Amino acid sequence: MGAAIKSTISNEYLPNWQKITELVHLSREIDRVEVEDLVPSRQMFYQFSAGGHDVAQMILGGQLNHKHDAITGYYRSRPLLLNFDVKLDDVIAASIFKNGGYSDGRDIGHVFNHAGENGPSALPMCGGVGAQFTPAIGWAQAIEYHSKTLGNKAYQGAIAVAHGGEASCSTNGFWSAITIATTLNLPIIFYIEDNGYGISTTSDFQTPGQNIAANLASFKNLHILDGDGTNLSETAALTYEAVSHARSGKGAVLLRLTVPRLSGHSAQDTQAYKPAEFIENEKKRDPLLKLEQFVKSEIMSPEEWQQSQFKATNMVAKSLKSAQSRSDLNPDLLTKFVFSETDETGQYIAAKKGGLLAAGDKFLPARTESDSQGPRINMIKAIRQTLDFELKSNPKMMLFGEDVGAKGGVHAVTAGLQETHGHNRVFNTSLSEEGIIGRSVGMSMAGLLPVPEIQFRKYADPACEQLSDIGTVRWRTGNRFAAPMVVRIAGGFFKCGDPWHSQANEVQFLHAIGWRLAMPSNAEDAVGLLRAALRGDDPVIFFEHRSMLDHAWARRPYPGDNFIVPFGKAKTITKGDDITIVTWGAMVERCEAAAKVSGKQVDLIDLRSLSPWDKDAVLSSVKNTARCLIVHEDNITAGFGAEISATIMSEVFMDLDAPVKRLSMPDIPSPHAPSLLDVAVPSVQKITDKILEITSF
Ligand SMILES: Cc1ncc(C[n+]2csc(CCOP(=O)(O)OP(=O)(O)O)c2C)c(N)n1
Repeated sequence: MGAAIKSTISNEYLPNWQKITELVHLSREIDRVEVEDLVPSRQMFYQFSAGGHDVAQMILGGQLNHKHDAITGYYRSRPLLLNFDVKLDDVIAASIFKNGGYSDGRDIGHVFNHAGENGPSALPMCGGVGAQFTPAIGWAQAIEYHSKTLGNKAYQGAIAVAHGGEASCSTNGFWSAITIATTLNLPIIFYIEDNGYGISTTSDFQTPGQNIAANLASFKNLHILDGDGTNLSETAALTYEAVSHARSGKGAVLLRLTVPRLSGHSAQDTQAYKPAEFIENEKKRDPLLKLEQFVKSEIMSPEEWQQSQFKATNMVAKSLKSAQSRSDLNPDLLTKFVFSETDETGQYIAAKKGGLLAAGDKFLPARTESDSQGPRINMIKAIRQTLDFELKSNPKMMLFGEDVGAKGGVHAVTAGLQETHGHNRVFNTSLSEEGIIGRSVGMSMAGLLPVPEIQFRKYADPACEQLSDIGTVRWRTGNRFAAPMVVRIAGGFFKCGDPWHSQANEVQFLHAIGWRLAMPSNAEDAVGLLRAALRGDDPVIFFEHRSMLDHAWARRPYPGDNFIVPFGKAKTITKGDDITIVTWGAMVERCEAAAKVSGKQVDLIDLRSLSPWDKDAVLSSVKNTARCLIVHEDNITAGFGAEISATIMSEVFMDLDAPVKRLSMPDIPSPHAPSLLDVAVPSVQKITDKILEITSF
């Protein structure tokens, strides 16, 4: 067992040096086998050794012992993972294209995940440097929510750890996370291992003076710890202090440890850019040498040390054999788990972490029939009423974004909800879309239902990396993790346009993997689609069109508290045999007006949701009318109309009597002046002209 180390901070903590030794031996042996055998024989492609970082990681790993602790790591975090209850066979299988592992061959072996059932979890890693920080914030905020708002004592004392190298401290995600952690006093450790290089780039490019801890010394609410990650007693003491600080509710910690990188950035990297002297010095700093010296003098005999090495060699050899004998990957499963899936009884196949089932809430049965009796309300009120009811029904739901609190959002949609549901459930955030969306990842994986708001469509851009990673998480972890959430985004033109507040660009999310997208044209559909999103098990973009929020045409009676519009079901607004018009969002009202003006019998289809979109409704209508016009607000090139048109061509080409036409904005940003906007956005006149052109073809 452990021996007391000299600590300037506390004598309470006794690291289990024997276990640390065994795990470091194991980690080094996996590295050795990978570098000497698996990479050269092309059984694996990507290898990132953590040699030099590993001893410090084992010291930290030994202290992550709370059931609800979680780490977000990066490709050099595998030693930390070895502290959790993962199977060694899985660790090895993950890299060599065999079934099992953490992703069934879908992701790089070092890009791991681990859904700890009774111990810590490793949230799914991302290949993007810096993407690990804001999801860890979400986990930390979820710990607070579970323990303080929901009163679940099991979360008390849990922490999140975000692990990165010094170069990752230059990223947007890092700064966003630091702001949130320190303004909210969250239980999180920023655990930074500084090896002085980001691939070949020296750390003087990352922060002046090359020490992020020194530069953050005056940051309020951030406890800074800085030391030598090869000095065992110092590392153990600093790590203990970091963990104790975060666990005791005192707020966020940044722990920076300097370590050598004893190999290239990856197995292919020759390190030709490092001076030979520097490499020699790194070898001398190898913390394993120091560990050997220390444990042999105080804890293990030389024979026991050797036995630990043999044990690691045998374990890795055995696991490698077992991993190699696993079945090969099944290409038939390649497209499984892009979205949530249901079993034969209609129940969701639960992800191990994240999702509706984890939330475990029971809802009244949904109705697809509106029981609308009341007055016509605008879309703002309809969305607000739906959010209000769902917040009441689901204690795990949280609503947040810039200005959504006391002001009720810049579009007034969330007005009054903070008063009703409290500051823990409806709250303002810092101005960081990366932070708004990134934290939603950790919250969702912790079993909550985040409903973040993005103020204007264009301002989702800073969150692009998180959005794209969220969509792929279920697939890349083979359904081990999912991150369902409902991202409310206001966008599209209003009375005037402009390049910043008036973009639609919904197609970007349709090209992204794993997102559902709804774009309602009216208040009734907004209620039904939003409720379907909030009770579904996938990430959803819910597009609130600015010009429809208070449009008279879009006002409808509230259709009831359990009214749902299933995704992928279009609505036929008018029936006709002359031409099919396919449209959505703000264009529906204009198309309806144009249909009337044209005097033609128009089969007008409002798609309502674009992922999935109702192909059957479109194809069967076109089969009947033989003519089709697609109208959208988004730009023409690679707009969603191109997808619909291509589908019609390939599925029902022989039924057509005229070419399929698209009408949209030209390829320009939205213009500000109303006179220019009128020309840019498809008008009733332009739509009418197109109807007549196509019907007279
Ligand atoms: C967003 C992003 N940009 C670039 C890369 C390519 N890249 C991978 S690792 C790396 C250097 C990271 O260095 P650091 O964070 O210090 O960690 P270390 O590898 O030194 O442990 C770069 C540039 C990436 N993966 N993600």
